[in-house]
Amino acid sequence: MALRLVPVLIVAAATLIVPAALRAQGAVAGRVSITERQGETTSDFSSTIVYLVPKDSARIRMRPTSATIAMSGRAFVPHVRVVTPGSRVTFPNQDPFSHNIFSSTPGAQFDLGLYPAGKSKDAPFRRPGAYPIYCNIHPRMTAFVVVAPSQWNAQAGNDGRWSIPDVPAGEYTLTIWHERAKTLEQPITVPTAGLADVAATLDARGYRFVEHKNKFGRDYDRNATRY
Ligand SMILES: [Cu+2]
Repeated sequence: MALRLVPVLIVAAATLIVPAALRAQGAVAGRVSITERQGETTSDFSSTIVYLVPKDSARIRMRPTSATIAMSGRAFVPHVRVVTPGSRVTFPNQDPFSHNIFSSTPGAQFDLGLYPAGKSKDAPFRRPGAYPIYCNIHPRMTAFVVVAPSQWNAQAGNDGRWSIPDVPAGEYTLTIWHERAKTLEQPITVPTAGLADVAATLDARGYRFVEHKNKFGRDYDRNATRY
């Protein structure tokens, strides 16, 4: 009889544990604001990336994803994408002329070469970081791929609001990235119900635009370039 009791007890314990674990996940949501230099206003909230890294790194379970950044109207659309390590980002050329996408940043160096309208190529992003992406033909084309070190990541909307679903309760570091601001990092405690209104302000007052080099590490030839 004692032997037959054991499996019954295990089933009872599992039944109790599973619903409790499911309940302990809520959304973490908030809104970012950006302090600008006098006379400037923020128009690019949707280029903000937010992610949560748990104190207990054993809880990080990242799967590679895929994302797309199109070349359209001599611009990268959208300007910023967030992925997890090991993901590939596809760059379809929707313009009626050629582009040459490259990244010179260690950790994600690639050169997709010149390719024409209607063609698409992709590139891998293996390590966490923020990687500027450029076109070797058009110096004003810039994009960023942010590789978040956790599955709990999100991109803000045009109004600066963001939401990360299914975040288990616990201790995290909240990171908020924007290309023009100093990256914000702060500890945050997530309760079982999640958090509805995390307010954070980035500081973009120190931002200075710096012209980047072409894929050969040299200045763009302004006379030869179509803007
Ligand atoms: Cu281009």
